[in-house]
Amino acid sequence: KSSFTSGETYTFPEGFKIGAASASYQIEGGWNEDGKSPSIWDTITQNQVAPCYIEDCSSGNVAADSYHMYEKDLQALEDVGFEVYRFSISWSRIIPDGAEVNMKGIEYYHKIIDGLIERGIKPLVTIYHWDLPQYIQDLGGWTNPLIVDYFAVYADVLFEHYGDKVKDWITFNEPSVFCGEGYGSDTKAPAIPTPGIGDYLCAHHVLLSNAAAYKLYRNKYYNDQQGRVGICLNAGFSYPFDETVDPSIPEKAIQFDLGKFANPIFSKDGGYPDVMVQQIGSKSMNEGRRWSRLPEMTQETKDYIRGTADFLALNYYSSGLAKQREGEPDGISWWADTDLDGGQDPSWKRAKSTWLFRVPQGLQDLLVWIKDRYDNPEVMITENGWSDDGQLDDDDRVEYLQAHLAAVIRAVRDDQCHVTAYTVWSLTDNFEWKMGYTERFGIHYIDFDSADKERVPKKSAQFFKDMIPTKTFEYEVSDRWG
Ligand code: PNW
Repeated sequence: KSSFTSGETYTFPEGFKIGAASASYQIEGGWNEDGKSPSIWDTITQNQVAPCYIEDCSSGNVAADSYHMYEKDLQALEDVGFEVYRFSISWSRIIPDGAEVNMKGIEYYHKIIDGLIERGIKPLVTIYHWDLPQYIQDLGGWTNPLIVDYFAVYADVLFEHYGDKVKDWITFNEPSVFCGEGYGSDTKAPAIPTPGIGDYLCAHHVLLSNAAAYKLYRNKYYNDQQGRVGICLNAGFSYPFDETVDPSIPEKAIQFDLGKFANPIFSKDGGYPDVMVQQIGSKSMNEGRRWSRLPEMTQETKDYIRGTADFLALNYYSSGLAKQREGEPDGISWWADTDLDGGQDPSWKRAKSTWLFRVPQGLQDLLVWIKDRYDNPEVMITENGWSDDGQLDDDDRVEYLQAHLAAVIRAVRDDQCHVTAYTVWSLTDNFEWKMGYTERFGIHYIDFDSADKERVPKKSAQFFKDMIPTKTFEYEVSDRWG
């Protein structure tokens, strides 16, 4: 019986799967081994001069060294008793120069997948988690329409080699983050800020690439492999600042955020949300442009993209408040296009990450929103987590995770949302992008200065270990935010 807190008893529904998540660049290291070519994250981390691009001037050159120590990850997963492992594949290990397939790279992921299956752990594979091969970036990366063909070829190679073992695929991790921060600002690689233009081009080509990979799987592999292909989107819920705020305002905030990618794929009519098309269209005209900064979707394109996901993989960390913006924005950007102001409730507890506030009720409300707007699609929560300094007694993380798991159970039990899995971010401490190793999300601690990179379970790992056999835990909701 678990010793973690007391309160109401929460039980997961029959068949609900619990696991952990990671991403190639954040854990693997081995950045130039066995034929791998550089990705945009190798480029950006290895060309730093003080003051560095990364908070602690670090890189993922070694990281958790999972390229050599993947057995330790498998062992950690087994020790906790996880049922599913979400990890990503490094494109530049598989097709290092845009031509030949690199069999050394193919072999590496076979070892992980086989290790999981031997242990009865289901692989859930992310095809793209932000580490674009540099040679494709040199051609314009996600702003060049050619990337759709490159992505489809890469996905084809993965389906061909792993499809008899992997049945659940995720095409993209969080396009709104890598497009918004990689092209809308400079806080993610490739750090080419072309706000309000490049980020929308990126989004458009991601949607087309996702559709191309989805249809390829359906036409070429589905009959033999019988697997599923989904896309991973991140979002928060949006609440009004106060009772004077019109209800269309938080709705618009969610449409501009989750809706940008979800509406084209999961809605009945397809296409970008109307409110985006209208606002960005009229702003573009006022700026004296001949066309909208948001790429146009013809009816044919809408039909091509609509329905190209078998499930929605949802990453949820936090929520926000919204109100109508007062005054003029400075410059052109996605955020300026929303005409909103955002913020947080002062009662929300903040993690080490500046953007991460504890709002568990937002997860339940978001799941209900998704159910209502998109006809109750299958949802897997593929990331949810809390950052701190890396302490083993991570009580705040345990509390945060329990609160969010309880919100998921309420959404399924009370609101009939179709949620089937949850993978915590993250299995281990890892390279947290711009924050380097200064913010820790792991349920296992790693001393990155050590040679052996031992995975040391934190209290949060113990919580999962106690909970998974019964799929039951106790939790007391603290206030209206969950
Ligand atoms: C995710 N936000 O990114 C990524 O998928 C992970 O690779 C990353 O390590 C993790 O969350 C923690 O940062 C996000 O601002 C980045 O809401 C930013 C946000 C959400 C997710």
